Amino acid sequence: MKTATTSEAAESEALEAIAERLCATTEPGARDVARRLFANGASTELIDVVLDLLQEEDARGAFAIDAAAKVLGRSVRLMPPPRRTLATAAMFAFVGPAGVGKTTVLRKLAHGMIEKDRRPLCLSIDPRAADEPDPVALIRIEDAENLRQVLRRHGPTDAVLVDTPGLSPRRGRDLAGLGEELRALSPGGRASLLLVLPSTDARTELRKNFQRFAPLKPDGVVLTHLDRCSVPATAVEEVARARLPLAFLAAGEGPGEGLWRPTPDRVADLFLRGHIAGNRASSSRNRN
Ligand SMILES: Nc1nc2c(ncn2[C@@H]2O[C@H](COP(=O)(O)OP(=O)(O)O)[C@@H](O)[C@H]2O)c(=O)[nH]1
Ligand SMILES: [Mg+2]
Repeated sequence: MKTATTSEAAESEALEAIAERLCATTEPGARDVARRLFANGASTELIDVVLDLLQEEDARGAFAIDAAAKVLGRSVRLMPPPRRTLATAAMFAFVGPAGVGKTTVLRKLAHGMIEKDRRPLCLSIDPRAADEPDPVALIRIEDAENLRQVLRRHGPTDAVLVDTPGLSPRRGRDLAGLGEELRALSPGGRASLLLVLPSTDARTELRKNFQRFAPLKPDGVVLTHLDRCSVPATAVEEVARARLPLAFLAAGEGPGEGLWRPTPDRVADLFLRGHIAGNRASSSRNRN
């Protein structure tokens, strides 16, 4: 098992580097920041960068965590809310491997919109969609003509949400095709393709999936399973590394719980607290 040994060696090397850096860091504020980042799954490289910055800014004691929160909160690009024009509703398509939470996050978004008296239209290009019992009705569509018919029948809508089947990331050519197909489906071609990945995945798995799904040219990333994740800094750091905007953060299985638009404060919370403030578990209400 060469890979396991290599990754174990890399891990113990990283741990040693952290221990060294912690020993060299005597300032209590900086130590606290480093300890938090480490506990929440940040890499040695990131911890190094943050500690250097704190030193440069001479941010000590209680100021260290504020300075760290400021820089970490801005370390990830955030996807701006879609602009809806009178003629075209915003369209989000949720793509990614099977079982990552695509359908769950679509339901959370639809539920949150309905609660605010907005009208989502929920569609699915998954051939098995009709078999799933579903409180938020997903209308199965097959092509652009089909979508046009559904849109005409449905009347005014504020956002079109499209569910897709779990994709094998090995089929690179199919992925590029699906990306184009989804964009072509959207009225005005303004679909946002959101790559959904679980925050609980290991760093190597996340990295692999960002690479594998690159042919889809995703517009943003949704991180799910935050209720199950004890080291969310890892996933947030990998989103930043992939240079993709963060679109949504999600936690919990229910449609009425745990969906956030990321803000710099929430991103900083994930790095420094390991959860979004006030929402340690999945008890949160949908707050946009
Ligand atoms: N704990 C937890 N479970 C989740 C979350 N998102 C999805 N699930 C569960 O994970 C499983 C797969 O989710 P689903 O939305 O069907 O994934 P999909 O195949 O990508 O559409 C289901 O049992 C969901 O209830 C989450 O954020 N937290
Ligand atoms: Mg699904």
